[in-house]
This record gives sequence, structure tokens and C-alpha cells, in this order.
Amino acid sequence: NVVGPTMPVRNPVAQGPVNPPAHTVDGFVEAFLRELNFGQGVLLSRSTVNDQYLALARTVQQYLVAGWLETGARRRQGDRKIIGYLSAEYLLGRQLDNALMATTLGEIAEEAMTQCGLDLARLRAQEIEPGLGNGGLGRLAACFVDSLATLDVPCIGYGIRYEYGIFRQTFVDDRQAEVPDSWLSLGSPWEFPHPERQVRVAFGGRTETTTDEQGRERTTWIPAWDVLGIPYHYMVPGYRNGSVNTLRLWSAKATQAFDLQIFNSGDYAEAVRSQTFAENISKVLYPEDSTPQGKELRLQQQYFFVACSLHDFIENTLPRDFDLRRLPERIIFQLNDTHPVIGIPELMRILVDLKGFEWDEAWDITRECFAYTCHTLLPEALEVWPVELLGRLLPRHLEIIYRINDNFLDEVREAYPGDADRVRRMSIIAEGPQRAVRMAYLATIGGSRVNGVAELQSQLLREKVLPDFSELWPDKFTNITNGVTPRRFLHQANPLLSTLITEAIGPSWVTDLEQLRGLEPYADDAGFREQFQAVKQANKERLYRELRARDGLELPRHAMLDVMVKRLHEYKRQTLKLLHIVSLYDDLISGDVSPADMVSRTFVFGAKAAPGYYMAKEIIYLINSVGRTINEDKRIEGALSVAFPANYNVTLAEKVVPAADLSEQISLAGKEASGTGNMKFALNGALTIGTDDGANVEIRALVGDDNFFLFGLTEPEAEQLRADGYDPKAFYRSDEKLRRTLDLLGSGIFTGGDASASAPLVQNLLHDDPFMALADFRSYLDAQTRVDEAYRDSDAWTRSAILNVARTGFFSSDRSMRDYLDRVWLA
Ligand code: T68
Repeated sequence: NVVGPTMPVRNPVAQGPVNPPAHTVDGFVEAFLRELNFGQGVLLSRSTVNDQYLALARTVQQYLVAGWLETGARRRQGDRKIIGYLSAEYLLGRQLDNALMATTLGEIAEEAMTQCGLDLARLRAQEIEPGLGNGGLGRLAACFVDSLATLDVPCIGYGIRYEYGIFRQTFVDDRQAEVPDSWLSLGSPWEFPHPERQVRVAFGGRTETTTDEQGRERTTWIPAWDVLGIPYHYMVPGYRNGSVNTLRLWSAKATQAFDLQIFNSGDYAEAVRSQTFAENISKVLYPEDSTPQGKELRLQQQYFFVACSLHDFIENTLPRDFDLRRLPERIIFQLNDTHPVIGIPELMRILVDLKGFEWDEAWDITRECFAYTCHTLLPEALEVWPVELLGRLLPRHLEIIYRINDNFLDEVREAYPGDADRVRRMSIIAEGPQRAVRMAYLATIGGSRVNGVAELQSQLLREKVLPDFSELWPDKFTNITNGVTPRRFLHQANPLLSTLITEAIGPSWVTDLEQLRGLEPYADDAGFREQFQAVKQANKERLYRELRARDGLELPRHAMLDVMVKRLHEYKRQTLKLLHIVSLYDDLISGDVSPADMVSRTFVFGAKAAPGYYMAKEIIYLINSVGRTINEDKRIEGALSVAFPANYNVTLAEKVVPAADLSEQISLAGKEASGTGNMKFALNGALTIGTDDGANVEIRALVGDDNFFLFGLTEPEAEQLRADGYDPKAFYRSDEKLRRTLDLLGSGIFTGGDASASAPLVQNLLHDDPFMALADFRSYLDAQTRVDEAYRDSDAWTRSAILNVARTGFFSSDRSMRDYLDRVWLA
């Protein structure tokens, strides 16, 4: 598949990479102007902002490339095990700032641009972030590859180069509208396409089994159609360590551009039909978060990138004569949720059908080469594929899955003789009107380790999601609590706090986040607290400037900044937050509380709803309606304001997180696997109001009960309440404040007098309330009252905020990566 072999190098001088430009302002200016003239083909005087941005990006890249080539050469010479991170999503965020930080070029670039008469900030703002992910899962993958490069661990991140990432959100009459995200439209300076390294991926057709001379059965797959995968390489720089790993994203291309005969006959649409069909595979990211839809194109995407990646590793990354029996010494494929799980039967197919291995030996190899991370607790989020669909698209893989299942169920029968019910429960194939392949089971059976992403979720994963499997293989299960990269989410996003921290404890916290512990004594230092407060205030003002420019929002300078940003999902309970806001508004307009006596708050929401998720979109509509009404009501004298900037993304998060006073982490206990936003806020000195859920549990244990506002049912309590027959109406009847709040929300005053506009949500809460917002309302309100009291004592609040920073170094993704190395990859 490699077209155009690499050329032998005759000139020994050319064996290594050429030197990057000088690390000086002059060197930078020179390289920049070269890129502008020779790369973009324009003079500075005639260049557009986009030309300048592209040239700047390419210039910064020049400084990184030597490290990249050197790292690649080092990796090829050594025989270290490589982490093959398989993820359908990478929510990378902007690349320029990250590259400037990694290369320590920030100040040089700033000065160089000034010398050219340009403004670095303006050029930075030109970059459209690659939104190749939905939310937490995709952002986690981006944090992990950052940390692996910083730890100098060999890693190739494999994924899909979607032409359109997560949609751009706009609001039309307070309702969400989606616009395609054409992030590539102005050119993409960070990628290196390698069309000559194309890989062919087959689909459909049938299989044929024959018996060879030795009487062994051999199966061949005779596919019906195929596409090409073109790899695009992206650099993943470590933090100032010269190590640069690779992210390899695959783009689909038709094997045949068009049918010339049909074209000549005049049917142009028909002539390109198969091209369009094939290239749809990497056209757009599925915008469903946590609720997969089970569409055929989605399975095509999954197999497409996994097949490309396995092929790439085995044929193009390993040395040519590599003995595949030793494959597990050189690679571990980490499955980021079930999306890449089809890789397990794919590796079996490669080993058995293409390389001639016996089944049992191939199976032993395969199981050692995969490990599986589960990111959910919601039953509806566990991927299953109809047998009919999988068999039609990947007939050989379905046969392999059946054989894996047969062998596995024999093992179960042996371990539990006579337990037919258990055999049925544990089967990869779910029986029923529509037989389906349970991908989480396949991952658990075909991988060496299974991990959850926070302590509580890992426990519930063992006890509730995969109990039979954890009973059979207790040692296979482990927990690895998520983390976030301190480079992007503290050092880069919050330069003022970073400087303050570095002045106090030195600079090495950036790669050793537990050192933040050294800040603890400063919590009791009045001078430091004052500086810390000044940083928070400056970050708020930076955010307000941004929201004014970006969304035309005017926000008061001094108010508690209360933030809830994350995907819109009923289980995350943005509605509970909305009920709190409405209840405060009710306090004001009913005259129970005067505006002067209320702790002023600015509420910031950021949330995208999956386009087909009806209730989530109703919630967005109501947040906007309530926000507008409150913001326009002069009676409340600005005591409350609501901001819901459209299109929350990584770029906006970098401004929002450092500014927040209060972080809302209010999912129903037992539903949020981990959360990672919760970690970013705590690290930036926001206090959390949260339930006993996901990583909140671990955050609270670390920061201490006094520095965290806990409320709500615990997971066992919520389960019990449901078992006893949860009746939201009972809570409505017995709590007057709740009744007034819901009545006000349903009254129509927020929706132009039309009560029916709020009915879908209000009725849902009263009659169903699947995530028990009404049950937790009272406890939430009480916790918010404690928040107000705490906030009035600004010195004590700041002390808590500093302790949050000092005690959450555990949540660095560097630590997560060390845990994976210890418990999964090198275990
Ligand atoms: C999130 N999951 C978890 N899924 O909800 C969150 N799902 O608690 C956790 O912190 C995070 O993963 C990282 O572990 C997701 O983000 C998805 O985005 C998703 C996308 C497609 C299909 C299913």
C-alpha cells in the first residue's frame, strides 16, 4: 500500500533534520516572512489576516519539526512499547497557543509580530479550533496525548479527520440552530497529509471457506466495495522537552473518483455517486453525546479508522520482518469507549486469515493488545449493533465475533455448570426481536483490562454494568480517575494565576502538579489572598470583554460568577440550575428579598444539545427565555444576570474556567461517569457545588468538606427512591418553594405570555422527572444558601479557593497516564 518508497539518502549531511530558525526575534521574523512570501505567495503589505495566521502557524511549526523528526527516529530505533490510542474523537482546541507554549516562543512571537506591524492576539483569534469531538470523551483524548508527549511516552493517537466537526451552535428566537463547522475552509496549517501512505479498507460482500492440503479451514473475505484511508499527521508536542508525538487522523477517499463512461453519457450526478458515498465516511462527526444512534454510517466510520490504524501499525510502523507473535511487546491499543472495539475482530482477521495464525494463538495475542475504557453508566449509552447490520457491512467480522462468543460461553459453562441464565446474560449476542452485538462485552472479553474513569463509576461498572464479568475476572477491572492537562487549562488559560503560583512555589508544577500542595500555607497569607482575588477579578473582566465582543453581552463587573458549562443532557440537570435561578427571581419579584440583600450572581451557561434531542433543546429554549426576562427586568436592579453564549467550545472554556467563582457539578448521583470540567474549575480556584457523583467524590475528599458544597441524594438513595416508586408530584405538593418556582416557570411570564411554551419541560418534571431534579431541589437550594453565606466572607472564600488549587494536583492527566502505564499498559 505504500506508494513511492522512501529514497535512500546519499548525502550524510541530510540524514538528520535541518536546524530550526534561530530562537530569536530576528530569526522568527525571517522565518515568518519566508512563510508569508514563499508559503502563502504574498507580500506582507498585501497579506490578509488569514495569510498572516497561516504563515505564523507554519513558522512556529518549523521550531517543532526537528523535535518531531528526532522523536520519530528515536522511537523507530528503540523497542519500547507504543500506546496506540484509538479514539473516534479528539477535541483538540486551538493549536497555535499550545505550540507557542510548548516551544517557549510566546514572547518572541509577540515581539516579532509587533516588528512586522501585526498584533499576535488578532492572529491567534483567526484560528478555528478543530472540534473533532463532542465533549468530555474527546477532550480527554486530547489531554491524554498531551500528557504522553510531556512524559516522553511513545504514543500514536489514531482517529478520524472529520471534514466537519461538532456543529456551530447559534440561537434563533432563543432556540438552538446548528450550522456546519467547516473548520478546514480557510486552510489547515497544522496537518501533514500523506496520500502516498493510503490504506485500502473493504466493506460488505461475503466469505468463503475452503480446506487446504493439511485439512485446515481457511476463510477468505470477498468484499463488495472499498475506500481509501489517507492519513493526516499532526504534531503533539510535549511541554518543553523536545519530544513530539504523532496524531494520525484518517480521511476517506473514493477508490475511483468517478465513472468516466457514465460521465460521458451525461449523467454527472450518477457518475460521482459512489465517490460521494465513500467520502461521506469521514465527512462529519456524529453530534450525539452519550446516546449513540446505531446508524450504519457510524459503524462504517468506526471500522474505517480502526482498520486503517491497525494496518498502519502492523505494515508501516513495525520493522519489516517483525515476528507478530511478539506484537503485545510493541503495542497496546487503548479503546476509548466502545467506538473502536471492532478492532478486536479485525486483529483476529489479520492474524488468522491474512497471516496464517492458528485461532488460539491469535486470540492470546489479540487479548494482550487491547484494553478498554468505559466512560458511562447510562444503559442507553452502551453501544449495540444489530447482527443484521454488522453482518451485512462486515460479514467476516461477524463470523469472528460468533466464534469468540462460542469459545467464551464454553468458558462460562465450565465455570458455572448448569447456569443457563448466566450464559444468556453474558453472551456477546443479545437475543430478542432484533439480535444485537454488545460491544462493551466484546471489549471486556477481548481486552486485557477494563477501566472506569472515576472511583465511583468503576465501582458501579463492576457492580451494575458488568457484574458477571467482574465476578468471572475480578483482576481484569481497575479504576483510573480522569485528569486534565495543566498546560492548557492552567498555564495557558490562566497566565495570571500561573505567574502567581510560579512566584510562590517555582515553575515545576507545570509538569508535576502535586507540587501545588506547596500553595497551602499561602491560603493563610493575607497578601497572597489579595493577589489571588485580583487575578480572579482580572479573569472575570477578560471574560466579560470576550462575551461583549463575541456575543454582545453586557455583564456587571462585580457579582459572583456561577458557571455551568457542559453538554446539555437531562442527567446533568441544567434544569435544576434553572429552577434555582427562577426561585431567586421569585424571591425578588415577590418582595421576599430585596435586591440589595441578595448576593448578586451572574450565571453563565454553555451547552450544546444533540440536534435530535428534543428535551435538551426545550431546556436550552427555556434557559434563554428565563435569562432574557431576568436581564431585562429593571425591578431586580441587576441582582441577577444570565449569560448563555452560543457555541461553547474549548476556546471559550479557556476564558470561562479561570473566571468562575462557583462550579456547578449537579448531575444525579450515579449518572456522571467522571466529569473533567469539575477538575478544571477546581484547579483554577472555583469552589464546587456538587452531588456525590463521578470525580466530584474525589475532589471533595481532597479539598475537604469545608471547601466544597455537597448536596443531594447519594447513588444508593436515588436507587432506593426509584425502587420505591418515585413520585415527583409528591415533592411538588409538599414543598411550597418548589411549587412556586415550578408554577412561575410554567406561568408563561418567561415565554411572552404563552404558558404552553414551557409546558414540555414543566410537565416532564411533574410527571416523570427521570433524573430526580425535584427530589434534590430542596437540598440544592439549601446548599446554594450556604454558598451565599460563604461568599459574603470574601476572605474565607478566597482561602477556600486557594485550597482548591493547592489540593487538586491529583487531577493532572500526567497522573492519569502514569496510572494507565502502571495498571494497564505495562502491567
Ligand atoms: C464522558 N462521555 C462522560 N461521551 O460523560 C464524562 N458518547 O463523565 C467523562 O468525564 C468523560 O466522558 C471522559 O471520561 C462522553 O463524553 C461522549 O462524548 C460520547 C460520544 C459519542 C458516543 C457516546
